[in-house]
Amino acid sequence: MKDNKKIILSGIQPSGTLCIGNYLGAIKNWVDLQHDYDSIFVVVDMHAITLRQNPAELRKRCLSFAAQFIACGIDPKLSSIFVQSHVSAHAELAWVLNCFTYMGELNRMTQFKDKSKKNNANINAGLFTYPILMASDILLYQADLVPVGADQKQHLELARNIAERFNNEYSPTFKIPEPYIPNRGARIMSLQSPKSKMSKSDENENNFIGLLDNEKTILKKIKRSVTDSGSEVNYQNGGEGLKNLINIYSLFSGEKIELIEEKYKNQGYKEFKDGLTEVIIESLKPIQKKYHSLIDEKSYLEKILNEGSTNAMYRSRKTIQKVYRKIGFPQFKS
Ligand code: ATP
Ligand code: LTN
Repeated sequence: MKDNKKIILSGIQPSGTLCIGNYLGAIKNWVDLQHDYDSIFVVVDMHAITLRQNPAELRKRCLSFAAQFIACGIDPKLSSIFVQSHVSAHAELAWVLNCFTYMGELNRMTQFKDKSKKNNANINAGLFTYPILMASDILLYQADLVPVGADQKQHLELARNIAERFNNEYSPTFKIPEPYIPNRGARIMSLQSPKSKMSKSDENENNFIGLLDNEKTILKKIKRSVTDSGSEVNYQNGGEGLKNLINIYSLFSGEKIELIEEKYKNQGYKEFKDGLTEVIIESLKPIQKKYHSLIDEKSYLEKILNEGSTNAMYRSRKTIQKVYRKIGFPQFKS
């Protein structure tokens, strides 16, 4: 623990294309919280292989996601960033916690149900036990707070239950983590199917806005986004599509919803969408600029990730040793 600060930990799978859902639901809050917490952010590549990944692309995406974290405002001087597979303790703790989790608990996980519906041809055991690996990510570092979007609430609840079970059976070993789910932005919806959440691995790219999308693409995607049959920019009377767009506008611009309604009072959806496009483009511009200046600095990025994993290895070892001792694995002095 740095200067007795509380610990936050969060992770993102290097699958698909980082999108504004990930930014508004998670990364934006990491950026704010890193000043007050000892912060750890993980590119969780071991999670990503629960679905088949192209090896060359996965390797590239791990570096690109780390660069995007930094471009969004994660400061490597304040926060640790690393790649999950570089720290073997994640897999080690996951095995132990596998033996402390019931099939019935995993059977209730809605993300497993959703993902197995979408990937009928590859419903592997990793997809099923994945929440245990996530619990290990969190419990290894004794995290106090886990900033995530609303879709991760159930996984976090499981992590808390596993930790409590282990603590009760032995003695206090793991900190019981709290979720940090923002009041607004926790569930950004898909642009064309606003009943589902926006997802960075959506096959239909028109459903999400990538953090690195160019102006033309953002313009096109917002133009095609679903609103209502009405024409009034009113949050209360709007359907899911319009509500979602107004929310995105408000979160990026920092303007209150009433102010946005007032601004577009006598105008239609076209003017509102033009304004929204502008707000998104302007908000993503500095992130994209920083990203493009970073992504070719491979040795700089690797240095940050190496420092991150060295720190993580040291910290995670302490928890693993404690766990191994408590469950009865022999430990010899070398
Ligand atoms: P994939 O589609 O590849 O499964 P994803 O978009 O759901 O991915 P994750 O890597 O699973 O992204 O999640 C990274 C973080 O972003 C998590 O904290 C998650 O809760 C958050 N998040 C993902 N989608 C949204 C969304 N639509 N709105 C708000 N937060 C989100
Ligand atoms: N399961 C999460 C990603 C994730 C995570 C974590 C989030 C893996 N490990 C630890 C917070 C803490 C997801 O699919 N969004």
